[in-house]
Amino acid sequence: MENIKKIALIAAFFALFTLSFSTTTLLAAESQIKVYTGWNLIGLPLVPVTPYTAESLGQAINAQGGNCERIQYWDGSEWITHIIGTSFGDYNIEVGKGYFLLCNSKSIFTMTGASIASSAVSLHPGWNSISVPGPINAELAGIQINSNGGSCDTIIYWSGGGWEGHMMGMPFGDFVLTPGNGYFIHCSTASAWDVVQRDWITNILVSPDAFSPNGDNTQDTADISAQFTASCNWTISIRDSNGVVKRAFTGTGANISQAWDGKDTSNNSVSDGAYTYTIEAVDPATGSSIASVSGQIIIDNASPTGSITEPSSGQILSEVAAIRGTAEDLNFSIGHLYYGQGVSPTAWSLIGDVLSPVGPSAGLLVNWDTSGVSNGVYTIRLTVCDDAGNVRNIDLAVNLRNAVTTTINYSYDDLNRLENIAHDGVSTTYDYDEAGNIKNKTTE
Ligand SMILES: [Ca+2]
Ligand SMILES: [Ca+2]
Repeated sequence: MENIKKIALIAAFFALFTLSFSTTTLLAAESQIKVYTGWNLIGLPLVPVTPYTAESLGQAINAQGGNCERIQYWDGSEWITHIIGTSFGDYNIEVGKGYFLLCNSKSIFTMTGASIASSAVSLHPGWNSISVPGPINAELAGIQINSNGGSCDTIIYWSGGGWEGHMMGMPFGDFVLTPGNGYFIHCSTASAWDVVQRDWITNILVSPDAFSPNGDNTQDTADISAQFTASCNWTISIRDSNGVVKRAFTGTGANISQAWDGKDTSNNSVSDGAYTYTIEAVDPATGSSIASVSGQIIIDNASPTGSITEPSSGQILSEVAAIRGTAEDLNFSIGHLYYGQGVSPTAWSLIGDVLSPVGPSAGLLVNWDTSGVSNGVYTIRLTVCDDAGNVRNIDLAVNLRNAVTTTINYSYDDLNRLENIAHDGVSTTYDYDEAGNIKNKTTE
């Protein structure tokens, strides 16, 4: 909860904040918001078909595998918070504004809507929370604003652990504002900002952003796609962590849809690691360059690792059993614990999920409440998944032996006393005479 404290501390910093916003829209489109564990400062990259509220946006993100719990914005004097899943404190999510989203795990939210061709932002003295319809350099944004009567000096973004940003006119710290993210811009006078460029690049999408080019038909390529508002001559450069260009693609048009197979320019497979793609483009009609856009693509051919250290193979389990072990990967996505009947199950039931990596020391994976499962031999399976589509399964056979319930039912008539005992799945009926001797016994 350290981030909450940080946000509380900077709250006083935002002396005044109000914002008005209008947009014009283009075609129907799809865009993604990447959500990380902790606080995220986001903005809508598209105009949604149905406007979101804080609750409906939170539910939409969580319905796509997200695990987000609250969403809040700065209204000029305090943070307005909505707890996702509750019916109170809901508010409308506005295009062009930035929102803080608190999540317990990372996920990708794909939204559909209309892409934004231009937007008019009313900036006010103090800090303004904004999002942009297309990528634009912070310095260029400042120039656009300040050459039109504005007086803005700083644009900052939330890095996940603190604020980073650019001061206008400084030769360092410039960065690209991109759709899907939120930003704070500090101004000393009110002004209007027409966020419009002839050459927006929009709907930048890398899917998947981690892949495993090993020919197993699972996430073997990464598709880089984007759209321009005017036909451009474009280049995609893919660089390794040393900045060396490993692969480049070029083309002309209003759309990019380019697959990368994980090979370099000599058709050799590149090694596992993080690569940076940069999209640059020039509009041949004007000769002007768009703001370049960069992002990360992970290549990961290494399968996750995992182990079940407790229970041991064949161990007898009862009631709530702790399943301990490890579940690790450099690009860990999720782990699942299943159980199935026998030593070679044909069907699996989920025990629970492992949301964060466990290791290198063994730790608790899940607790398995076996009380609802009938006794016998079972196999538990740990499945560890990474972001690149690699999966590792670890199986272990165990015995369930829970105390069985015994129920006794009596019935009487004038001559007989019947007693039925159901014990460990076996039903036995005793028929007594008046003297208490067993006349008959039947077992089912
Ligand atoms: Ca693969
Ligand atoms: Ca991996």
